[in-house]
Amino acid sequence: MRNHFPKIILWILSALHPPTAAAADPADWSLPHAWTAITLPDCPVCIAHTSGPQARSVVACQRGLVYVLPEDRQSAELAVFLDFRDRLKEEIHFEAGLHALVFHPDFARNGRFYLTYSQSDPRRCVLSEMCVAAGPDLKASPATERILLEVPHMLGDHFCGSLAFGPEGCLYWGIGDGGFRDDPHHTAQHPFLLQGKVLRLDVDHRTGARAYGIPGDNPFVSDQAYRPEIWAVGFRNPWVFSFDQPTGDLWAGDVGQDLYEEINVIRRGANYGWAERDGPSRLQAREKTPQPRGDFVEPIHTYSRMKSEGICVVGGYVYRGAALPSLQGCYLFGDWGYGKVWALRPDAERRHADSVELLFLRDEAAERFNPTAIFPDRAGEPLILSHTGRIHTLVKVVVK
Ligand SMILES: [Ca+2]
Repeated sequence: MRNHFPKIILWILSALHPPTAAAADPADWSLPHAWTAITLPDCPVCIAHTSGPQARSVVACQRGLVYVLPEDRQSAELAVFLDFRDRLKEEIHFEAGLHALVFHPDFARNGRFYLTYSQSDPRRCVLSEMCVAAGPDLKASPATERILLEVPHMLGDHFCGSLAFGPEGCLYWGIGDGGFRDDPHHTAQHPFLLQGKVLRLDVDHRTGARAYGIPGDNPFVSDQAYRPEIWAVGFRNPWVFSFDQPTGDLWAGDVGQDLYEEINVIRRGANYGWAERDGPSRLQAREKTPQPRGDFVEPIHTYSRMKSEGICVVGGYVYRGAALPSLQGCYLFGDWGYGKVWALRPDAERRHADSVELLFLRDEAAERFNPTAIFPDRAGEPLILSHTGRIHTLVKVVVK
């Protein structure tokens, strides 16, 4: 999530399609605690839900504890779903640790879930499968862990930030570029490296000696220059995935470096530009070399780090709930550093933002708030995780 060595840039490049500045008043919205009595002991990074009549929700924390959230939102009772702290005890750097967890779409039958985390010595990103233990309580069985894929990681940031199952049942995994500034190892554009990519895997089958399957309709399966796992190319640090069920779109935040934070709708086989492009502009460090030929997909939205709009995007989801009708169809996302939450209304093609409304801006005199991710609850209403260990929701305080 973090960005190293921010520096002053003397010019500001404007986005190709600047959204209209919505006449919003953040005072209309508030972020009360969703669970009034719960403060997690560690930074929450992910919410995941089981399916079926016994559906429950879990919250994953960065240093390795995953809890079952109580159905009663006044309750302080946190049951441990997974204690992975021992495995993560070396993962002490700011961005290291557990990054995402997701339940298999057929979890009610197979009891499987997937998690991604960093490991040291050698430094790497891990994707693994685990099952729940038998019994009435929702509890993981760490002994069942099956590692699907390990990807070497060069430096100490921009790890493996995102997991989501698509509507067709494939697992999508977003991996950062390997860390530091300007993608020094040129991973994100390299067709045979998995860093800086979105991967798409079939976790229900095996292809060759792999611990997973390669979906036959992945975009590069017949191009030997590419790893066949790759779904999309050119990311710096994709943080928080979500599929919007009505459209089938995969949305993600991509954390920026000096100029821009990005929101992207991730399409099959597309190239999102890093580290040739930084948002809608040429990456400053590559300005003296010609930009390679190719079609780079512009972000659906950027915001400027230079205008103090934010410093670290956190992805969210397209709101499809019932309690906040004015946000229907809007993508909710935030900024970790500035404590902001926005609602982006996309155009019909989901190529540009028709409007971006600032819903919430942290009051520096009030409670500390650094959003780390925004997920829907099982009814589609927002759960906004904060580095403080609190889980917020979003309510409109002025009805117009
Ligand atoms: Ca980009």
